Amino acid sequence: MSGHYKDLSIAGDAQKMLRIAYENNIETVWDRLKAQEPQCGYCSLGLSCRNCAMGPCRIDPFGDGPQKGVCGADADVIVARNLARTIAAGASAHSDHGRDILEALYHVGAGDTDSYTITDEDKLKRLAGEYGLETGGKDTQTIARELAWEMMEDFGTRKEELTFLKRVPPARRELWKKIGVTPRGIDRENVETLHRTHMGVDNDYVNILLHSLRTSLSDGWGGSMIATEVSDVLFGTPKPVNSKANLGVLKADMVNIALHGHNPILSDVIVQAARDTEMQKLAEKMGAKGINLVGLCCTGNELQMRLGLPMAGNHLIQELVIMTGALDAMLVDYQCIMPAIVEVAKCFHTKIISTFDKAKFTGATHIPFDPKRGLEIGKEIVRLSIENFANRIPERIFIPDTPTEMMAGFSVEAIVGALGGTPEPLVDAIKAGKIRGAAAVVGCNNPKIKHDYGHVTLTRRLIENDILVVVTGCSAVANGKAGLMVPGAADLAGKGLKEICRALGIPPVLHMGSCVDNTRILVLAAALADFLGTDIDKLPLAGAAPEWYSEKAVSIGAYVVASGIYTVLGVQPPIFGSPNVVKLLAGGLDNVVGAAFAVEPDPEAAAVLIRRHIEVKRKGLGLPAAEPESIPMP
Ligand code: BF8
Ligand code: SF4
Repeated sequence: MSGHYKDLSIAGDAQKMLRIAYENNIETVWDRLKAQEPQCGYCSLGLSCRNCAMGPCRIDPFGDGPQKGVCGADADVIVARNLARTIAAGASAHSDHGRDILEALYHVGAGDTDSYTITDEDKLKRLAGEYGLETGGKDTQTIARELAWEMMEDFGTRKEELTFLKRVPPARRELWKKIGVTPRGIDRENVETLHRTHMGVDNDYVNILLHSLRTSLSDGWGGSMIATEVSDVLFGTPKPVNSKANLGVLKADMVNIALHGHNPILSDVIVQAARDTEMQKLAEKMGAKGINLVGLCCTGNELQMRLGLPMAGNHLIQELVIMTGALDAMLVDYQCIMPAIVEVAKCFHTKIISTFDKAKFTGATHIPFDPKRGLEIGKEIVRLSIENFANRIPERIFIPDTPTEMMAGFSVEAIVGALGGTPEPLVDAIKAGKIRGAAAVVGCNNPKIKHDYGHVTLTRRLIENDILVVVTGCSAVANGKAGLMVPGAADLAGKGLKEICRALGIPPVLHMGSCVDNTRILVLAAALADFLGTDIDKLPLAGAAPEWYSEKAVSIGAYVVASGIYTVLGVQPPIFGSPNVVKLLAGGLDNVVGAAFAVEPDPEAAAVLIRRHIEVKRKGLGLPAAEPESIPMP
């Protein structure tokens, strides 16, 4: 165990479990980070390249050694190419997730699965309308089939632009056209990134980075947006719901199954299977009081948003949850699942069950998932988990803490609904200065930052200063556990925000879903811009990813900035080997897309940056604004 366990996380449950890890000598992500240190300086700066077999190459950041790779690529090209590939990997992960959900919709339409149904028929029809489909006189199944087919066209076919670009404010759409970043096809932009970054293709760092923005937009306004919308069609558009979070959601006397990963097509059938009488009886026969499903990471967010399912934790909790000795099975689909969980599980009775053929884990039990036989497979998985209850070692069970209450379910539809069907009250509150603006605090945990500290500190400071916060992904879990996502947390907000939250009965921090659901934030931002007849970059909005780690987070950051929202990163991206790339991303982009990145590891200082930015934007709109410089640095 590296460092004192209390220094690694602000979360009480995590601290208690880290102590168990320490006492039992169980390796965790923090130990492995320590073992990697010092991490490679060239890679941290983005200055190493292994894109071809003339290399690997590296550029000397101090100017004494080589300034060019074997092919002649300089620091700018190497850094830009590396960043481009990172964005493409993240965008591909989100978009492939979107395609998997889309295939489930297609199967529903084709009538070859009875594991899923259309839950939100209105949304299905609305989407069909957006895709230009005639729905009159057609049954739901036909519409589902036709819509799925049309959406698949957004992935591969040659188009001028993605269909959801119709949702983008006209000025922004024009701007993207002008600078050549309009995303044409989801697969196309990602494949083109791999092509451009092959040796000897795109050797202009600005050109590479512009295409990276286009690739990220194919995620935000493409693959991820399809994932969100189709998930709503299949599983329901979220509405405000009460839930609970932290490791206290595990129950000592029940079969505990954690659903970990991202794709709700698996977790939805597990929920159905766990409710089955046959499964309930089996659990009782094994001596359990029932089956307790809990979420982890974004699959957990999907379930919490729609069903209020309890949330066990975020990214850095995935190893610790096994150490409770009370977890009978962890079902994983894909993304953000550390291979390390298999090793930790060997020290306990927990069964790790992998489910997607594209995401296997050596040492785990693999049960291949097929949406056509979803429920049948779901039952097989649940049965296996229940049977594992018998292998528990009672004296090793330790469930820390009692769960914290939290609210979830704030889809755009739910937010606009809470406002009485129009964004007007929110806009009025912003105009009056009761709410200064809004910030999205999103993204991961990263052991380089004290677990949850970045998210919770930044969020607290923002709400204290009357900035409404929306959260997704692991940030939502962090803030939920910290007690900031109940209506009562309005007491922690500034006077104006408190008043609005009280009037609407909402928390000052709104859970908008999983990471693909960052697209809900785009839709909300576009709705506000349209309402005001302006572009997104003119609004008093900001984004932040205080503890990001994943390639998906880089794609999200890029599409948020390209959509016109200033974004602060808490972890330094590997670009600092090229002052030109840094200058472009942290400044020059502002002149191109009206937004740029900042990097600020200290969440107190990040809050100041965001507050100042919001005042600048208020001023630009002619709203009562404070002088940005009057907001002191911490
Ligand atoms: O998609 S926030 S650690 S779980 S990447 Fe992963 Fe990051 Fe969590 Fe969800 Ni998003
Ligand atoms: Fe080196 Fe150029 Fe090959 Fe990269 S592409 S490994 S810089 S020769």
